[in-house]
Amino acid sequence: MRRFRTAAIATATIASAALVPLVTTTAAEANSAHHTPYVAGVSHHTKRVCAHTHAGAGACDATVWTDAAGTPVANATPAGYGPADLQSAYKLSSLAASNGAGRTVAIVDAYDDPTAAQDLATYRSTYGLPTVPSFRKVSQTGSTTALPAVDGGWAQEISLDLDMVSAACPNCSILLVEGNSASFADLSTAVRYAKAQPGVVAVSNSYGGGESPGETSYAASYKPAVSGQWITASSGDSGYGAQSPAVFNTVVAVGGTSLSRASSTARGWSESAWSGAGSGCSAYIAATFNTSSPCGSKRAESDVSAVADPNTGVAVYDSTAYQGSAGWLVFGGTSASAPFIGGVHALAGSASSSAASLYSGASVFDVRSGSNGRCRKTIAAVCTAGTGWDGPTGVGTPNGGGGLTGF
Ligand SMILES: [Ca+2]
Repeated sequence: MRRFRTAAIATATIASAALVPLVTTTAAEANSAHHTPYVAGVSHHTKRVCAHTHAGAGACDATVWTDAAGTPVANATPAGYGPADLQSAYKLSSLAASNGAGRTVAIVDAYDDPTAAQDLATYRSTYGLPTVPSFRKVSQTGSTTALPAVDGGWAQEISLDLDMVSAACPNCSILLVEGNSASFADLSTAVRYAKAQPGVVAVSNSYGGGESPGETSYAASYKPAVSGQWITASSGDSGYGAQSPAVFNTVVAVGGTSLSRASSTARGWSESAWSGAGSGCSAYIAATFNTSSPCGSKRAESDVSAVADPNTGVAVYDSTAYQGSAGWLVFGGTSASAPFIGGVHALAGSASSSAASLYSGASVFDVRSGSNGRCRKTIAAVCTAGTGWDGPTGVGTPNGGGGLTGF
């Protein structure tokens, strides 16, 4: 079993509270991206909010800041990157103001988040985002009343997903489909429901599990239902090593970066591969849209990326308590990047922009530094960021200011 790498490196002795001033802000101020909450090189205490359970089930790829005792740190006001920060970093501000209407991003998770709608509204109003055009929450078969059991960890995952879609595409509608459990049987059922709904241009999956021969039985569920639809999935939070469903060759596997302000650069931001991002060559799945990767005939993970390092994490609002904590939390994990990329596709993509188009001139920031572990020298790019495609970050991160081929 792979262990969660970030937990091992998150050994900083500086309390997170000392680094995140609890400033009182108006909505406009909160959205103005005027403060930098992060200190380079400082690691925070973090933990996964979903436990790995058993073979045949996925775990969510969300990681929350905690105190030294492991209790999630909840604040009364936001800490971490908000929508304006993320739109600035990925040059999406003008598109986010004008695009996305009439498009729906679907989120697939396990279990019920009873406060999903009101928490989403709190996040959006706090940051001055418009009210979501449409938000629907349904079971894996589309019921609005027969919802699954509540799970506090997955509820935080759901809030993270809803907030990241909102940050990328404020004018998009959101469909939340809740699997009965974290089994791949239930989650894939939820995906089949989600992808068949009218207007759904992206289906985001912020969970995964290690590869096994049995994974292929679920692959067809993760194939887009209509042209231009993307199925995104987290690459994993355990460093080098592939996982399902990201590794399926019809899925956009979303890796992760560390994202920091860099005022001396033209972009204003710098990025490196996050050490926890998953990547790898599949043991079972054939390559499709990245046949030039070092994995040769096998599927290479990942395809694209966005911020996922919890040490440069994002602000999330969740009022369904998990281990006693509710409020504004700071999250990382490729559970942040997968829904964000789904939102970017909904914001900028066209009906013909397939996942394969990521490899034909997509407008991206190439990530060229950082690593997520050790891999064989012959496939070094699969675990080490460099010029062009690499495993931890794929082709790079969105650069929405230019041509939008690929998104
Ligand atoms: Ca690169």
